[in-house]
Amino acid sequence: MRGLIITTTGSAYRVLLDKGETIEAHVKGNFRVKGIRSTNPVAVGDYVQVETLPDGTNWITDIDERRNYIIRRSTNLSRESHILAANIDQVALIVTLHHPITSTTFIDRFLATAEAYRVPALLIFNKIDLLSSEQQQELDALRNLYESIGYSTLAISAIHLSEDNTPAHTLLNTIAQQLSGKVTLLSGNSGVGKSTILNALLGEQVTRTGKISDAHDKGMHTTTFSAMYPLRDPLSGWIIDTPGIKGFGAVQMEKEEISHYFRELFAVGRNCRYSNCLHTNEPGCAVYEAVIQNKIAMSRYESYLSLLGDVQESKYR
Ligand SMILES: Nc1nc2c(ncn2[C@@H]2O[C@H](COP(=O)(O)OP(=O)(O)O)[C@@H](O)[C@H]2O)c(=O)[nH]1
Ligand SMILES: [Mg+2]
Ligand SMILES: [Zn+2]
Repeated sequence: MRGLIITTTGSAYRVLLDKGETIEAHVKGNFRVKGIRSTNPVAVGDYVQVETLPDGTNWITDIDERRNYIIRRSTNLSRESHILAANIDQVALIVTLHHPITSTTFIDRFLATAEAYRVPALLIFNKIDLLSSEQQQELDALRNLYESIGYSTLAISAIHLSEDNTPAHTLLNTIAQQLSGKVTLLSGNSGVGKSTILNALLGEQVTRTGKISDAHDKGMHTTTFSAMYPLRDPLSGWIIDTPGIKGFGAVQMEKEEISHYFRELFAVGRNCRYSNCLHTNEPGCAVYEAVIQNKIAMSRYESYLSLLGDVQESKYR
């Protein structure tokens, strides 16, 4: 039988079979996927083969080749990794400018990682009801910045999403349009409103919001629980929730390739004098020149330098 992994809890998996039925299945201890050293052999989003033994238990015997997969390294130096999800079409990062503050460094690192995975990213600014007029201007500036680089952005207030016949309800449709027909990984810092958005989109309380869920998240470090939820008719597609995981960890990057994952830096960097330019203080650096001329945002350049610094530092440890 073939099916899709829709929930993982560490030892057991829920599998949606092609014929529509959902079953629980297990993986043998010695099951390995070639070429990947991971703590979990199978992840949400994987298509697998399942066999039922005479005693009625179901076992995952094979896994279809993945289109892509997103990993988290257990620690920076560890070679062991944890697969968060497989076969995803896009990642949606939930961002708040207030309560809590999501830093531009966090946003940019997330976007760079998405670029490295070649997975399209969508930015959803939430809790806009809490913004002062000054913060509202900051929001507009950030949306303009990321749209100009080529990312889609939305600004919402998730707590108002499920109210019928309000502008917010129309907005829910707009979000749904961005998600329909796709497998979307939902991401963002704790407290930004992921569970609230998920519940509004799915029209039911699938995950707990607020304090309880935060406490819950913290206890989940060892047995990570991930799930994918189907969007409702007439929409198709899925949303993947990985509670307790902020982003999707660092991809192994070489210092020379980091600027490739900052789209506007990459575009300008072709004009640098040296082809291996790191855009720090080399003579004839077109990126540095563009920053001085405000053609590249200082916040983006600083994020680039901070990521570059991390990669260089980890090389010398
Ligand atoms: N004011 C306001 N509060 C929100 C909004 N969205 C979520 N919250 C609140 O923020 C808190 C954290 O939300 P939650 O969905 O649990 O965040 P998660 O940790 O990302 O899953 C809860 O108390 C929500 O009610 C919003 O648009 N506006
Ligand atoms: Mg949550
Ligand atoms: Zn340069």
